[in-house]
Amino acid sequence: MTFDISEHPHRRYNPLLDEWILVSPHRTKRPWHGSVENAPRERRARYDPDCYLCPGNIRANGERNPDYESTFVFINDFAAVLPDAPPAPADEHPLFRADSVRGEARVLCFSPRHDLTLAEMSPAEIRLVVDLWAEQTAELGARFQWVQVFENRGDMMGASNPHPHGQIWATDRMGSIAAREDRQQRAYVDRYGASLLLDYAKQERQLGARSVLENDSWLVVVPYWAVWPFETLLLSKSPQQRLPDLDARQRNDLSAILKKLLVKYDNLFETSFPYSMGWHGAPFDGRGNAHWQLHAHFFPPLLRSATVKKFMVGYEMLAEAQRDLTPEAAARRLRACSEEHFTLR
Ligand code: H2U
Ligand code: ZN
Repeated sequence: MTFDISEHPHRRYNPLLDEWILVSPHRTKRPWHGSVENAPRERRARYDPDCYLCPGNIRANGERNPDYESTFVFINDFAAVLPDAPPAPADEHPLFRADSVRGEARVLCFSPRHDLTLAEMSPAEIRLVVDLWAEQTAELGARFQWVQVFENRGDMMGASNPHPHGQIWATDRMGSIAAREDRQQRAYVDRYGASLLLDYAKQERQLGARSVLENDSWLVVVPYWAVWPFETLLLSKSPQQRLPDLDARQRNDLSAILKKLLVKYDNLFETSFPYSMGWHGAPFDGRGNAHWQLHAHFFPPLLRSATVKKFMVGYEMLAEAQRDLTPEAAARRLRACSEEHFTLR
């Protein structure tokens, strides 16, 4: 028997996180009687008087949102991190360690329109969100080492409100996942004298099997080591460390490719596709960080339809992540999705 990566069980290595994932392609052949159900599409109003993110409404802390016309940022009223947390005492036992953390959490409204999602906004409107991400990253990066920009979209990902919005948590500590990516990118440069993610993008462009979208500045792939069924990695094709470094053309290209990716995602199961996404860029630690390459991860939970999600349970919780659908098959499915939003058809 000769090894066929599209047939035989195997493991794949994630070089960004230094971990493995189990792939079981033969299982996609098992009988499955579900159909692609379309989740009922809720029609939302452009303005919701009960929404704490809509312009002019009052938030939990009693403050009133301005009548904003494009984007709007405020400090999270229930922030997970605070600017003046006291330092933690020294550890008394190696099994009971604590560390202090200072930070700031903000909420970013992407649009005054309550009924839109990023996928339904125009590239020009998305460009304003890109600018906001960049500006906020620069501002918070002046005070905090790690600036985590992210979006939880949809109930399934725990978003508390359908109004298009994201968050930023900036901290004076790097999160464990960010720290691992930092270590791995540094180790790759030390060993191979080149950038891990630039090398990866070059390889994927040549191979093509996992590519979903590409323009002059950006590439979207289902990574070789993807864990979530339709996980994607958005890569800059040129060396870029952080969002604020992007010039006007790269930002326009980014808005264009985000629009296409999010429309494809929505079209896949004809639903407003849930996901968590976020940006990873070089930390603001005053060091060179030449090993860092800016990128975004999209982690969508859906597997087979608008309602059937992938569970990260038994084996995943106890041994390592596992998938059936190969990343190559997922990329093929996404490539085949239309770039016109299904609601406009
Ligand atoms: P999520 O939908 O991803 O949970 O983000 C919404 C955030 O908005 C959430 O972190 C904050 C919550 O703490 N929030 C406010 O800051 N003010 C409010 O009036 C309600 C919710
Ligand atoms: Zn709203």
